[in-house]
Amino acid sequence: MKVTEAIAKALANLGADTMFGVVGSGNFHLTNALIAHGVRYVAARHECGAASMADAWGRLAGRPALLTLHQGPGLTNALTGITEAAKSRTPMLVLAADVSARAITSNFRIDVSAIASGTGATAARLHSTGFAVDDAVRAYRTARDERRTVVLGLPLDVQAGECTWPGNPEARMAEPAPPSQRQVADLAAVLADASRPVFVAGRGARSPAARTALEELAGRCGALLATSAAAKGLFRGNPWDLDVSGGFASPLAVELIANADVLVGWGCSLNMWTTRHGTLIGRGTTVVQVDNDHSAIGRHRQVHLGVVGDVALTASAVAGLLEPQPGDAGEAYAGERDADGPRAIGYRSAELRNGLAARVRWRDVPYDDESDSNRIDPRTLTIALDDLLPAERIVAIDSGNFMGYPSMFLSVPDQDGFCFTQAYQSIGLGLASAIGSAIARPDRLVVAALGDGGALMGVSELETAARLGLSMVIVIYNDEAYGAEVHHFGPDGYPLETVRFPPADLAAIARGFGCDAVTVRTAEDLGPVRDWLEGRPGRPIVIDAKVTSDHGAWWLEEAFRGH
Ligand SMILES: Cc1ncc(C[n+]2csc(CCOP(=O)(O)OP(=O)(O)O)c2C)c(N)n1
Ligand SMILES: [Mg+2]
Repeated sequence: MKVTEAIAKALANLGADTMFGVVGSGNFHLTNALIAHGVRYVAARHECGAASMADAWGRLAGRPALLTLHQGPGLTNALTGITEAAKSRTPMLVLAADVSARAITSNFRIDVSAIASGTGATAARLHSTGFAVDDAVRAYRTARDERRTVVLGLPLDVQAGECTWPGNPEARMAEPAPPSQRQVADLAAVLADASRPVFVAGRGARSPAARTALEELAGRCGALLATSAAAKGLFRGNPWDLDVSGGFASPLAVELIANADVLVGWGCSLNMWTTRHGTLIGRGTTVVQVDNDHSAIGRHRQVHLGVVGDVALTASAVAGLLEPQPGDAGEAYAGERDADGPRAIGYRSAELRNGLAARVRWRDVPYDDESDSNRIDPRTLTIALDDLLPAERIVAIDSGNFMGYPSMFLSVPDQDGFCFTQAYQSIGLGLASAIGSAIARPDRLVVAALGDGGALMGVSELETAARLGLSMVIVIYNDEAYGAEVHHFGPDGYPLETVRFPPADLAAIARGFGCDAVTVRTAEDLGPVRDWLEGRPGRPIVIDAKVTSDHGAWWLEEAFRGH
């Protein structure tokens, strides 16, 4: 059989069912063979868009999407999206056509392996017709079981060859790794002694099983619950949820996290964003990190105790060594009383529970509304959208000064409600991330939150969103500038002509792509969005929001410290 046919059959048998891409001569036959094997193909308009769609899809599905690319420029166009996926450990298999070994003078010749490795992706290759299926299966397994972005180079001569079908590939996934008994006991001892424990769950804890296990354990030791931005939403609905730890944390969450005596990162790198450059970790705080990847422990900061193991398995094992508490979830306080009131467990008290309910959300923190009749304060806009949009949503965020507003003021229903493609801090990926999210979760309303700069950089995928008939909301925080740069350099008096732009009618541009659109200067202008939400007409709506931008978002300063 043809090598393309054999590879397609093997990948489909392993469970691949969705691919994104742009088709040229180098990936035409393989893409068609995959379609013939039932794999859904989504055509993007730019390879970087295709890569970000595949990245978002993989984050939500928890298994690899395929990204199918033409040789040479097909791969180089996709590189920013591939780099984001690689840095985020998104499971993804890039099918990258490449020139034949003998085509040494081809225009399309580039060093695929070196480029792939240079981005942090794993480089793989079809080596020969006889072993092509083995090469492809190994690449898929690496992507799926090790959560890696794998770039599989597909030389044209090998693709065009013939092979014999080697038999069905093994579809079974790698088992999650259990922790050692000794490390479990050490962590249980730390938590048993803790009086103000805080859990910070990250990307490696983004599953219902991990949530259940962490909530059970947190109840036994009285821990408060926070997440990194990548896992935002994991503990939604839990009365002890502090939401995101780091630059997006509300003042109350900051205070509580900084006062922890024990802080445990669960599948969380505890990087400079999550810890605000370490300032959220108190001097005397005992820091523990639990991760299934040995190399992640202590990578960003020193820890007192490292536990190697799957988050859900480790949390359950540790919980087994601690006594259950009456009212683990904070519900039974009324029944348990000390002399001076309901009994506290660890960090949890009735008073704190009330404080969290009243003040932990950003939208409950008072602010001065800077809107005028011509421009809307981004906080006011985002709170109005939070009220308007259905709770069952996925918020996908681009990069820029604006990005804190949707991240902090839009609530999300669970760990699958926030698609944060920010590991590479690129602008222009947000719209495509939103499209990939919408394809992964057609049951949810997807909200893309973009700046005007990022929106115009990725604008070609508006055609994709309209062509696919996606009912999604695309809100553009339009300050007619690269606001992040304006607010970074403006205060020091530098010239800003390079980072400011004349007004653009983004609503008209969106209509040209076949989207609905509305220009918003005040909260009242959102009326058409309400009507659109009732009808969900099978096309996107773009909100061109003319926002105030007299000064930078307060968290931006923090972000620039990371440069
Ligand atoms: C691909 C890429 N190019 C340039 C940058 C540098 N950069 C960071 S934020 C930003 C401005 C983004 O403008 P916009 O999308 O309008 O958002 P705003 O900052 O105005 O809210 C730029 C150019 C980047 N992060 N990524
Ligand atoms: Mg802008």
